[in-house]
Amino acid sequence: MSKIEWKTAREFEDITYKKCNGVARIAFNRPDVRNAFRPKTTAELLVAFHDAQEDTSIGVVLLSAEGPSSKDGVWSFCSGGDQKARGHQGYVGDDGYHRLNILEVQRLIRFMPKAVICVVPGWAVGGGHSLHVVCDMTLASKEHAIFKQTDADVTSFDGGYGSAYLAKMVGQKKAREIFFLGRNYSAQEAFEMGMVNAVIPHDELEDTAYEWAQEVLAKSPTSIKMLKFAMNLTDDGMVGQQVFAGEATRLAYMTEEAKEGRDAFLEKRKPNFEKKWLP
Ligand code: S0N
Repeated sequence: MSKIEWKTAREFEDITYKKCNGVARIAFNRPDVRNAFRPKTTAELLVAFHDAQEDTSIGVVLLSAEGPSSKDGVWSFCSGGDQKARGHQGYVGDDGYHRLNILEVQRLIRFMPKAVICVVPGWAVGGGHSLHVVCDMTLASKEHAIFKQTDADVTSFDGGYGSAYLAKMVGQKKAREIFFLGRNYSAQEAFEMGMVNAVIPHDELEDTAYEWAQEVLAKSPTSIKMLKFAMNLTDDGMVGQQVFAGEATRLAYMTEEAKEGRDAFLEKRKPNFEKKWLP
C-alpha cells in the first residue's frame, strides 16, 4: 500500500490530476480502452500540464495511467489515438472538428522547465509509445509494461520525437525495427535498448517514481531546467536555441548590469555599465 498522500488538483473526465509534495501526477483514465486518447483527453492533458508548468510548488511531473481495465484486468499506459474517434480527416472531437493536439502535448512535455517522468504500468503503444519517448525519463513495470509501435498498422506516423528522436535513443537500426515490424518489447528489452531508465516490480512502480521525483526535487531547480534545455537543444534546432536562450536571458535580467540598463531607460539617461568586460 502506497504511503503517498495524493490530493486531487482538478477533476477531469479522461485523466486524473493529483499533487503531493512538489510532485504532480497526470494519469490517463480510460483503462477499458487501454487508455487510448481522444480529443477530449488531449485537451485535458494540455490543461493539466500547463497548470503543472505554472505551479511554482511543482518541480517534477509524473505521466502515468490508472488501471487495470475493469473488463479484463489488463494494465496499460496508453494505446495512442482512439481509433473509434477517428474520422476521415483525423480524430473528431465532441464539437465535430477534427483535431487531436497530441503533438502540442508532446511539446509541452519537451519544453516545460521541469522534469517529466513517464511511469509505464502496462501497454505503451502507438502515440502512447511516442509520449514515453518524449518524457525525460521512463520507469516501467517489470511484469506488465509492453512497448509496441503500431503506427504502421493504422496509417499514422509520428515523424518527430516518436521516431526520429527514438532513433537517437536506441539507434537507427533498432528504431526502424520497432516501427517497421511493430513487435512487442518487454520492460527489460526496452531497458537494454536504452529507452527505459529502470525496470520496477509493478507493486513498487508508483512509489519508486515518487522517490525518483523527490531525488530530482532535492537538486537545484535552475540546474535541472538548464540541463534539460541544454540536452534538448542539439535536437530541437532554432526552437531549442530559443528555449535555452530564453532562460539565459532570464538569468541575465538578474544582474546589476541589467538593472542599470533598465533604470537608465526609465530615468532617461545614458546607461553606465562601468565597462566590466569580464573574461
Ligand atoms: C494496445 C493493444 C496492443 C492491446 O491489445 P489487447 O490487450 O489484446 O487489447 P484489445 O482487446 O485490443 O483492446 C481492449 C479494448 O481496448 C480497445 N482499444 C485498444 N486500443 C485502442 C485504441 N487505440 N483506440 C480505441 N480503442 C482501443 C479495443 O478496441 C478493445 O475494446 P473492446 O473491448 O470494446 O473491443 C491493442 O489494443 C492495440 O493494438 N491497440 C491499438 C493501438 C493503435 O494502433 N493505436 C493508434 C496508433 N496511432 C496513434 O496513436 C496516432 C498518434 C497520433 O495521434 C499522432 C502522432 C503524431 C503525429 C500526428 C498524430 C495524429 O494522428 O494527430
